[in-house]
Amino acid sequence: MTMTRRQLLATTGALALPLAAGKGFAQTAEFTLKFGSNLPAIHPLNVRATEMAANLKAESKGRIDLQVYPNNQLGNDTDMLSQMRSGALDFMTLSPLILGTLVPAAQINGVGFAFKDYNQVWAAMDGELGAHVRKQIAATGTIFAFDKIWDNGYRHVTNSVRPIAKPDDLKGLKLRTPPGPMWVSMFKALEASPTPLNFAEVYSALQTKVVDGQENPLAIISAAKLSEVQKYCSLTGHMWDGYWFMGNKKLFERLPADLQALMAKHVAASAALQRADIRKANDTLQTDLKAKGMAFNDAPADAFRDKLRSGGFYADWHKKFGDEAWGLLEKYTGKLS
Ligand code: X2X
Repeated sequence: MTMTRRQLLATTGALALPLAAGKGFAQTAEFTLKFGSNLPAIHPLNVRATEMAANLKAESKGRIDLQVYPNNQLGNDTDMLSQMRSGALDFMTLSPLILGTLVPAAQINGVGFAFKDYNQVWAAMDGELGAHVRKQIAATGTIFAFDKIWDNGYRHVTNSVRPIAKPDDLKGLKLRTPPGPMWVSMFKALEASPTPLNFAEVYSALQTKVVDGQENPLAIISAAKLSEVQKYCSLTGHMWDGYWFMGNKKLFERLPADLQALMAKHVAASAALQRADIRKANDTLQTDLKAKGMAFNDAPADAFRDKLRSGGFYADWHKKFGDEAWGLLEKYTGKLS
């Protein structure tokens, strides 16, 4: 039994779902657009995306019908990214670290233990670092990201074997990570045994013990009911992760300028609301997850950061990203390598 949709909405502060988006507009939309997400429908990201779709329909007087497909309904992250690139999907939200398989520069916000707090996160992602990454995404020529990144949260390690309080506790742990190079690199450097899997496969991989654990923010651990298959939640906060709200360039440019501007306005406005929801959820869900039987422990970051530093992790990624991008990152985080 997990948090109900009503409880999660109450926890996250997300408004109740608006009335059916199509209410009051009889005619078929001029533009029917598809949005895909890998998260459960009750996660604040999809609650806000659904609310945004209703607002877009209302403000465009029915001209835009944004259809929201949560929970990997259109396929997993890898499938949806190729659909969006080919023009079979208008929009999706995607972690910058999975996007890293196509745009390596995008992974930079996921450097382990980089952002000390949300002040640093938003200064960077709404500032020069985010602008730098969006420029690299646009350079693909096929996809783009809207200005304001949505929030996933600080990621923590869960598993069914032991609490993770210090780096040695990760040794040999079979840890599912999303399919992104940064995750594999970091957990190898911490001597875990990372197994990249799309999120669609996580619950069953944990249930069948194909892997011992995974790592995600509390809002996802709750929405995906991972407390049913995981005992320990260790507050490593090893990475801040976000969701670029991305689109296919050609499809988006098909829209008249006024509707493009309307989309950009609403994606930014919904990002602000979703960020507040995630912050609230990730600050409050511990109590709920403990009530469901998860054992929580702290995991002070310094020992993990020191192990990464002494093992050359930061120096390696500095080289991969280059001086310009690394300089932009350290402008907000302070010296890492
Ligand atoms: O795949 C994950 O763990 C998730 C849901 O957090 C991402 O989208 C990166």
